[in-house]
Amino acid sequence: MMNDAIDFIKKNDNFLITTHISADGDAYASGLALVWLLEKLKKKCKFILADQKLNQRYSFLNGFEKIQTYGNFCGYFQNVIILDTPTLERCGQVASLFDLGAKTLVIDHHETFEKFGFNNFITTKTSSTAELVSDLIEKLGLDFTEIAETIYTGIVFDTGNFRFSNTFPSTLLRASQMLELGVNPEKIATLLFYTCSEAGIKSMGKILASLQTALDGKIIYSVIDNETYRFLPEDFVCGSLDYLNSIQNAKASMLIAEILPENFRISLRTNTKIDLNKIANIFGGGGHKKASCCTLKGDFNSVLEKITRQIQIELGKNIS
Ligand SMILES: [Mn+2]
Repeated sequence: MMNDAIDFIKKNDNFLITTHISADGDAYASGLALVWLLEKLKKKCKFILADQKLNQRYSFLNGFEKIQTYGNFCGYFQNVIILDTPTLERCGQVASLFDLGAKTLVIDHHETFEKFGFNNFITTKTSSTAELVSDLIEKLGLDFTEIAETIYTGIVFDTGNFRFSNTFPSTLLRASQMLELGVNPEKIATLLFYTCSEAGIKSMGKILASLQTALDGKIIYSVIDNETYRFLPEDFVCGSLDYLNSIQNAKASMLIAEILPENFRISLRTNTKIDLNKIANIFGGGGHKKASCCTLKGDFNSVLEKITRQIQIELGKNIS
């Protein structure tokens, strides 16, 4: 697994690095850590995102200015490294830059994955893809100092500041090692979780003030319009859902945003054992067991009924 990944990197050159659409903190961090690693090995690479706009929240990361967006690039790549992405579909339009017969290496830590790569370096007992890239860096014997903050950022983002169940003993050891190299934990936590525009905070207020319940209070959800959703950073989606989940007896929370008429983006979170990734998969979405998202078309009531029904089925299997 890890040795195959290292072989693939050593034997090839001119890599395309990409990640999932709506790139999150781990996607940015793992991608930039890999760019750094490849450049240390004197390899050429391009890190291209499917997203039209880069998330400036991550502009403090080492090498951020090297990231390109799909619209600015044409050409094809023989060697592709896909990070943090459980299905090829989640690469979005960047997949059209893969050459026919391109060799792909997938590096991921998601619970369910298709093993769609030519090579796969996947382990689900890891906090983040950034941590997996750090394992490669260690194996190659490189000095972490320049990239410590980036690795730490990926780990902190994906573990929700070391709160989630993907915080393993090995995660804290790696984080500790990064702190030893001078990373400032307060700076990273503030940038990732406690920095927002005024509009973002107001959006969160709207979400909390308009919460509703379904299935006798087992599901807490809030519906927002596209304008509100647009101003809400991804981390604040998580933050709002955490508040909704903290209501007594809540088993799952949802944020439903009408991104286009009759087109709803649903973000799901739970603190219980139900598998939200499975639910998102049913509707063509994905994520993790405890956090996932999907998009459903139709009128609001039918969308709510469909998603609620699937959560009810999952709840029936997991009395917790
Ligand atoms: Mn991740």
